[in-house]
Amino acid sequence: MLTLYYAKGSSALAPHILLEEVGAEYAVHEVPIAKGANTEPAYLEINPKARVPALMTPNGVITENPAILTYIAATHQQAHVLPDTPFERAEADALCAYLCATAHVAFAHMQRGARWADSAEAHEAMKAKVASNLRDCADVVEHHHLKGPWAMGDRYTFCDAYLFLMPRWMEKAGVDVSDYPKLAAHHDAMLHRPATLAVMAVHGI
Ligand SMILES: N[C@@H](CCC(=O)N[C@@H](CS)C(=O)NCC(=O)O)C(=O)O
Repeated sequence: MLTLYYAKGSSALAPHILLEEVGAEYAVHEVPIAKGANTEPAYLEINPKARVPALMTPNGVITENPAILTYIAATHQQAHVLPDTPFERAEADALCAYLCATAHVAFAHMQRGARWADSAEAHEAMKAKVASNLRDCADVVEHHHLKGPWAMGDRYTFCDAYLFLMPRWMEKAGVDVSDYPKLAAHHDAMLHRPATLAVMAVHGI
C-alpha cells in the first residue's frame, strides 16, 4: 500500500494525479502547510525536509517529485506511463528535473523568499522577478521540452502530471499561459482527464 502525504493545491498534485491515473491502490494523508503541519515532529519523521509531497512505500519513504513520479510509473507498468526507450526516458527525466530545480524554485521566490534572504526589501526584489523568470521557463518548456499534445508526443507519460503544475505557477505569478500555445493546450488536455478532475476535487481547486 502507498500513502501520499500532501497539502491541498501544492506540488503534491502531480503524484496525486499520477496515482489516480495509473489506478494505484493508495491512501492520502493531508499535511496542512498553512497550519505548520509540515514542521511537526510526526511529519519530520516522514520527511525531515519538511516538504510535501512524500510517498510512503513498502520499502520506505520517497521524497522529491521526480523520484516519486518515476517510482509510481515504474511500479505500475500496466498503465504504460513510462517512455519506451532510454533516450525518451532521459527526455522525460530532463523535463521533470527542469520543473523541480528551476521552474518550481523560480515560483517559490514569490512566497518563500525567506529561504534565500532576510530583509523585506530583498523579498520584494525576489517577488518582482518571479513573472519574468517563469516566462523564461515557459519559453524553454514550450520550445524544447513539450512535443505536444503530451510532453513526450502522442502518449501521456509520468511527466505530464508534473507539467500540469506549470500553468498554475504562471497564473499565480500573473503570467498569461495563452502566450504559450502548446503549454495552454497541454493544460486544457489535462483538465479533460478524469484522473486530474478527481484529484482537483480532493484539493478543492
Ligand atoms: N523539490 C521538492 C519541493 C517540494 C516543496 O517545496 N513543496 C512545497 C509545497 S509545493 C512545501 O512543502 N513547502 C513547505 C514549506 O516551504 O514550508 C519536490 O519537488 O518534491
